[in-house]
Amino acid sequence: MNERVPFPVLTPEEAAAMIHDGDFVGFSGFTAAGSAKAVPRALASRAHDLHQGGEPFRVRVLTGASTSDDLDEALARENAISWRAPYQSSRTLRKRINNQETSFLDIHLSHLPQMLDYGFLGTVNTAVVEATDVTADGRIYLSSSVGVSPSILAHAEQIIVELNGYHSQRLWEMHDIRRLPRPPHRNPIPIEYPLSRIGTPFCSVNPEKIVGVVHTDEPDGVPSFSPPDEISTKIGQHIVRFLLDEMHAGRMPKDLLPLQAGVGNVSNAVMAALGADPEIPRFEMYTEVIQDAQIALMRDNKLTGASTSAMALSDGMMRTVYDNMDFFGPRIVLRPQELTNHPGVVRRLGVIGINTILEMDIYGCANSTHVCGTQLMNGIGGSGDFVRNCYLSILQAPSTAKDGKISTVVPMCSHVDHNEHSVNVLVTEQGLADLRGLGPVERAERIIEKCAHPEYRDYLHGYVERSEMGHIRHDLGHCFDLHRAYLETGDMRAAFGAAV
Ligand code: 0RQ
Repeated sequence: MNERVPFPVLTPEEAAAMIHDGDFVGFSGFTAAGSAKAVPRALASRAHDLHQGGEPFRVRVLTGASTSDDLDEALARENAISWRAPYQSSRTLRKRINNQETSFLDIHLSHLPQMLDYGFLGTVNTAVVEATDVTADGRIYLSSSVGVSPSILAHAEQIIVELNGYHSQRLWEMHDIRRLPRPPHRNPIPIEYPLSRIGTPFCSVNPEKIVGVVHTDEPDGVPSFSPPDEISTKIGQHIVRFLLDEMHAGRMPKDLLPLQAGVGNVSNAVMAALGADPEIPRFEMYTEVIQDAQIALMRDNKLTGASTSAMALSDGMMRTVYDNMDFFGPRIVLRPQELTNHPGVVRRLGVIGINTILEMDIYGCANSTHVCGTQLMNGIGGSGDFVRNCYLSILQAPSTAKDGKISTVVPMCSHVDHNEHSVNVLVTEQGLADLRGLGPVERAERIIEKCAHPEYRDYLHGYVERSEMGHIRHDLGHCFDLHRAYLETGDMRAAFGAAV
């Protein structure tokens, strides 16, 4: 890092004072990885003081995806976010969004840079990005994620850089930054393999826009994962068996196809199950986030390389990567989200996407975002970019939630993010339903038998039998009875007179 940076050095409070009520602020961050830290914390404290004095202070916040507690959680606690896009996972912000205190735009992550470029989201007043270095001629070397930062930097009126000394100075070796031109001047994107590199290791900005640098020295604060539980392990095992069968049937190359995996405990467990099976060959990933499990697989030479937008790693795992950059540097490519999630590239590479959902319906539609159709959980994130464009789209969930009070297999999804035209395979700990080639009623039979919890199967079969005849059988008077029972009694089983 430059000891004497060629820009004014600011305290976090001085930087926060450059942001005004009503401003549109783009922060770096794609999960907690590479999230801006000190400036949003100082901004939350400023909002607190201003609110105490009876003055308004709320900003519009854009990031690549979710962030850390220093950003969404801290600002939401002070009710300092008026508008937010494109994804979040903060408890407090979620409440504010569901109370209509904060407006939330839930969009596919790959679409975000283009929306910003065309001005649909307004003018970005300030960019606050975490970096490992910044040069006098305006090269900004990002830290542990890329996300939408290159686009935010290109559009912002002023730029504040958080120079975080915690990260490895060699992170640039992983970065591959390129922004896409506007259509119709988009040539094919020359990513032919997950590890193809097509850009530069830095973002270029007009240095006159850099108003200051804030020094920090702190890890991303990604929590470590609990060991996989029984349910996640079973889901992982079903997926491993299925992938092996596909390979043996010649529907997949002997070295698999590049994998994409969502975030969370279930996803981490699935990756661990892939690693544990000796029959699964060495493979690559074309994904948007890598977690601890992927680093462990890389260390064991099972995962040979990964293209991603973020390294969301616990502190210990991040240390492993930084201490072994000769090994990990050439195996990981960090790119903007419009490339990691690009539909054309995902389709070209034949990615196998594995994502987690809240509920699935008996015909293969899936809900990733809204509990009972109204309460936002996190957002669609990048799942839709992959589900629609993958060679093979696998969606997973435990068969029940909240101790069996919720069935994740329902007659009709209360909100649809992924529809039956895109979804290929559904998995729960009960089993795996391969839906390829099946018509709606066959699909219903398979999903109920393979995925639903036994307690709910009779009810679901009965629903199909009682429903209106048609290409898809539904009973519009009763398709949400399970959801209604949950809202009214706290237990879906009340719909068929059990438990409660
Ligand atoms: O609630 O936390 O109160 O216990 O939902 O569920 O099973 O712990 O699973 O953490 O993997 O999250 C879909 C939300 C799953 C996530 C979702 C309750 C359950 C629990 C969490 P508690 P689990 P996960 C990559 C791709 C969309 C974005 C995406 C997600 C909580 O995976 O946001 O895929 N996906 N992005 O009890 C009511 C149901 C429920 C339910 C589960 N049917 N009804 N509550 N829960 N099913 C990432 C990026 O794009 C950056």
